[in-house]
Amino acid sequence: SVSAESLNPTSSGSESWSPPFHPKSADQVARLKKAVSGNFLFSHLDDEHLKTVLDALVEKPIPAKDIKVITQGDAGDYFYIVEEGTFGVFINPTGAAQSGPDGIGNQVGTIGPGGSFGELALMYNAPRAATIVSLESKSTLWALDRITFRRILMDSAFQRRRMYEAFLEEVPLLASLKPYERSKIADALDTIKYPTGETIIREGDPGDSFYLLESGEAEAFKSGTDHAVKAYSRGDYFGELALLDDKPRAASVTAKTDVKVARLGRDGFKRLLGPVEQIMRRTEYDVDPLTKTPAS
Ligand code: 1OR
Repeated sequence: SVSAESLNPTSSGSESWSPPFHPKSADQVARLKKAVSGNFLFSHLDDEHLKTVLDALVEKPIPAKDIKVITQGDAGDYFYIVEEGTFGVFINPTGAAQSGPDGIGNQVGTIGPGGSFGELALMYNAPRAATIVSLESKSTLWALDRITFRRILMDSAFQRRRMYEAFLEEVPLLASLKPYERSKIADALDTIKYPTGETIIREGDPGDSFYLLESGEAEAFKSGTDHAVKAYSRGDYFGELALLDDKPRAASVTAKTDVKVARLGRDGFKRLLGPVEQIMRRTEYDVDPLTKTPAS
């Protein structure tokens, strides 16, 4: 049974807790480090927290396909990281009890190596939102218990998710995404501040980041013109062209006031913004042939 302590694992006065320690072979450590290296939830942990989490993780081999790792509606116990194999995400829209061949509902996504799942029920003390099923004959997961998850990951990585979720809801580019897809973007963002006048992007540079403007105003300039070719305010984005087409920066973007931007690296951009690629491609830079300025 679940004790009162474990229902409120982040409350103070529970100093008796010490994180689980599961010894690992050198091979396991190497595989685990590789599995978490591409996962944004781990990239913001300091060394001590990362070590605590790595020590607490338990290897969980999944020896066949069609194994249900998580069942929609169940209580949450573990958070999982995928080392090897792919997993299907199934949602039964009625949320009905999971029985019978059609019980698991429709497949809404796939999670592969480096990905993770099972955080929602642990974060919100909610029933499992989806059923997760192995799709390959052999897979490897790493499992983190809910207490360590809540104590370490939730207080660091997931604070970021909660912080950005509200902002991302206001970004027109992302309006067509499902809330959960925006949450995954939130995990991957970093905030950077630029004082008035500072250059955020320099024309001609190689591009490795995409930006969403959180506050303040910015402007785009192109060499050979003396006026701004575009103005940005809260919720606007820039820096996508170089990443979409692997080209140098097509313009410079500077801070017109003090600004705060949310930065998404190339990896996250490719992985998470695929569904809105067509929107980015069609709305921007239809250059007016007479004035050579972007039609808006
Ligand atoms: P959980 O603890 O609720 C099921 O257990 C897990 O499936 C859940 O945490 C997520 O980690 C993962 N909607 C909800 N949960 C999802 C989704 C998802 N995808 C993966 N999980 N959607 C798919 C978005 C592409 C939204 C469908 C409407």
